[in-house]
Amino acid sequence: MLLCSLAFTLILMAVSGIMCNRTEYCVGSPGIPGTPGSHGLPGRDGRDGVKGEPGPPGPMGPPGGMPGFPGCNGMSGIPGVPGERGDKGDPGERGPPGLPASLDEQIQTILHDFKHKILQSTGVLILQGSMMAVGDKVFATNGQSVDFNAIKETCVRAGGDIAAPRSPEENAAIASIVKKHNTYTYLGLMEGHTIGDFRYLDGAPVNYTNWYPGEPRGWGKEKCVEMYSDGTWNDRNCVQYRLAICEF
Ligand SMILES: [Ca+2]
Repeated sequence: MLLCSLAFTLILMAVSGIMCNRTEYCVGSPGIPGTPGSHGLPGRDGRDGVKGEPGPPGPMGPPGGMPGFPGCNGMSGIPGVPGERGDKGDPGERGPPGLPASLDEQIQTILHDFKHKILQSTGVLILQGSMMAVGDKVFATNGQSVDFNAIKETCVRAGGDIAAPRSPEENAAIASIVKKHNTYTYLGLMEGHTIGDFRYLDGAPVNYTNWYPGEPRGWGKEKCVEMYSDGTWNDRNCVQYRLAICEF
């Protein structure tokens, strides 16, 4: 009953705006602070935070991995334009003097081999009748019959000249070829500007003749000379077909 009247009084005072000084009822000495409480247990883990931004790229790592197989060769390119010719170089130094050929065993061996092979070849050709050797001169035919100018050309192409006998031995060799082929041949002779003046094709006068009895009697109209099967000569025009015999 007493508490109710006190509360009622306080309420009335508050409503009427009259504040009384409560110290006159609550003054006392402050108490001794209590001892601090012990630490509580650790709290639970918080929730995951928001995903952060991607970081910057890391540094390049060391080279690794096996190298691949080499590729195939490409196609050849088009040849380039030839370059300009260079200047001629200086001559080289003169080499040391060599042995005289007569003392060089290697050269002597080669020469001996050449000589042997040439003798073999000429021996076969002479045996077959394809070649007539007189001294340093050799006579041969290709068996063809053509006119005087064609014989000359044939012999020059072969590296020789149309056969021109300068001795009885050479005349006999040519005659043996004529006889074998049973065909007359032209000789390497021609009549000059003077009638009856027959010369070698280089212009030199003949130093040997073997005219058939009564020849020459062409009187300037038979400029060439043919050989009969017996080896005698006759002046004749140059357009007959005669055996081509060359000398080398
Ligand atoms: Ca004649």
